[in-house]
Amino acid sequence: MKTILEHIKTSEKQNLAVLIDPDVFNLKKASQFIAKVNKSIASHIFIGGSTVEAHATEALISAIKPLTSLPIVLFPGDVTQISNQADAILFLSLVSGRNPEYLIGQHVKAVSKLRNSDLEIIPTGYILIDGQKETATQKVTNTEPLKNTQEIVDTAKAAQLLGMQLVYLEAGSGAKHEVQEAVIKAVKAEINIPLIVGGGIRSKFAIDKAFNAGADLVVIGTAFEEDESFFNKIKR
Ligand code: 1GP
Repeated sequence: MKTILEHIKTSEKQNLAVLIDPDVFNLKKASQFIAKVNKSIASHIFIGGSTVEAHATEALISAIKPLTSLPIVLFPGDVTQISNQADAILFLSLVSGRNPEYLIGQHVKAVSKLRNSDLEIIPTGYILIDGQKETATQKVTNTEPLKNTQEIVDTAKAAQLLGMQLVYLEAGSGAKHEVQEAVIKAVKAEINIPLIVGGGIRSKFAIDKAFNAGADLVVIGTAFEEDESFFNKIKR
């Protein structure tokens, strides 16, 4: 069976992840929400948030796992959000920042949880990009987002040279502006590992723009949190 990473690398169609933040998701709505996810073009469910209460991640995955066959991928804000019930984890290193805790610190703390787990571990270079609004990631990690395209491109390339398997361009949850097409194109031209793009994407038009610019996987959270009818626009 293909791993989740191999699937992203080789899939003909573009991938779309629905991001669920355990801290804001209403578990009572789980079956209704997941039924909509299942009928949409979503290919993955990402789970994570900047700050999440203890046990909220486990409770969320327990509730949704029986309801879907889509892969559940952890997109953790910190080590407390690791759950063996998921299928994979984006092992994120915040390479746009210079805070050692998010470059290597959390990773060392994660090892005791990951050593005996069956999670597929996907090393991911996580690049925070200015989305014209201070984001939770920025505040929690005490890092600044990147603005300069060449710096973003060089950071993505450095992540690949370090052996990371994915690059994630992140404008931040609820960003005013999504990552610009020119930035996605420039990064795509430089790397040959899959590219994830997320933050502030709120329309089918913006999804298509990101795919056309070179995103292999687009992540959407807020648009579904604010308006579940958004699913109607991305029906299969
Ligand atoms: C945030 O990239 C994700 O980490 C999704 O962002 O909530 O703005 O869709 P939105």
